[in-house]
Amino acid sequence: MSYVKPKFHHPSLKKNKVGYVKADYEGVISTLCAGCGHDSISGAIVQACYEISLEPHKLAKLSGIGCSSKTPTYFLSNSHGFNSVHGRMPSITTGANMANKDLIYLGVSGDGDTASIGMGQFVHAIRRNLNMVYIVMNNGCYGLTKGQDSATADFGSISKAGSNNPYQGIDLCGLALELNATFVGRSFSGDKSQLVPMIKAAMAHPGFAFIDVISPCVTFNNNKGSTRSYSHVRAHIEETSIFDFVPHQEEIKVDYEKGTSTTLELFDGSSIHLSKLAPDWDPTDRFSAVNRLHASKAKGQVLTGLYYIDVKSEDLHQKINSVDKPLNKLTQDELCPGSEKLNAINASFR
Ligand SMILES: Cc1ncc(C[n+]2csc(CCOP(=O)(O)OP(=O)(O)O)c2C)c(N)n1
Ligand code: SF4
Ligand SMILES: [Mg+2]
Repeated sequence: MSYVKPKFHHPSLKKNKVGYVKADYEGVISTLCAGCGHDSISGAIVQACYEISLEPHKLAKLSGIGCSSKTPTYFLSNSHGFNSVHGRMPSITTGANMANKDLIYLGVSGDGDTASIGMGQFVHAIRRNLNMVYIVMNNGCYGLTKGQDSATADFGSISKAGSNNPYQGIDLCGLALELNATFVGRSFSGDKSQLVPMIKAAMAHPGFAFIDVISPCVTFNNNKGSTRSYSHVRAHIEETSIFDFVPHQEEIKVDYEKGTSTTLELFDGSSIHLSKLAPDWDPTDRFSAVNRLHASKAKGQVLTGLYYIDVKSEDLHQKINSVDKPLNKLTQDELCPGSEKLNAINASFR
């Protein structure tokens, strides 16, 4: 059941460049448990879209099945949406993106949805460098089906029922790096100052932008001994950088001290400013990111921040050299150029 929010806005609320207030990017009232990390991530998505002055009809939100996959109902009510089948969000997004490359694609998934039933789809979307933002709301459990351990649950993490997880957890960022994903970051649902600019940067990235967000499940995985609880993550968090994203239309106002900062220019002229906290880490060097991730893990830390970005990323449409015009806008004449042209093409093969 969905509860609709009142539409009234105070006239003095600040509008963005396209004339919308923040509430225009919200969805219906959430039915998730109070305190669920997923709701904070929805809030960060709303904030990011408001700040980049996104026109809501230019975005499509897609999801699989799970508490996490329910969240697109709770943000961006005025955007396109498709709630698909468990683990199948990447293939639905691939089809939509192939038909209309003019939209921003925002895929939302859970750790169960991605790391188990949807694993095959996840790795191939990375391999193809599909132009999309892929967010995993990672709580280390199957929240919707009553909290069973998921494949991302850390080894030894204790479930609410008291059992120790005997299996090694799958690190989705480590896997994405291994598969040459062109944008990989990790954040925490409780850290909006890092998550909002990361989502904005991911939306500007022309390729597969993966963000793994540690998102505690307050009902089934927030107990003592769980490595996904709010208290555990807060006590063990380690940041690669302080993060800021500047769209290319805006004047750059941030000036970091020399030697501690990096500015990455993106294809469209926007830039990412990173004030480095981790000395041996370079976000454009995949090996350095992998090493940092392993070093943090060995210390029992949760490394957050932008791990890696390929600023020369070529997305799937560029790889397959598709036509400039979105396929869903091609006319009958363009799709069927007539027998004369066809004969000429056939003759060219003889
Ligand atoms: C084909 C199929 N298999 C199993 C299920 C049952 N099921 C629903 S949600 C879910 C897991 C959800 O976990 P996750 O993706 O981590 O989302 P969360 O609820 O934790 O946010 C499962 C196994 C299903 N809906 N469809
Ligand atoms: S069961 Fe867990 S994941 Fe699902 S809404 Fe409740 S707190 Fe969130
Ligand atoms: Mg989950």
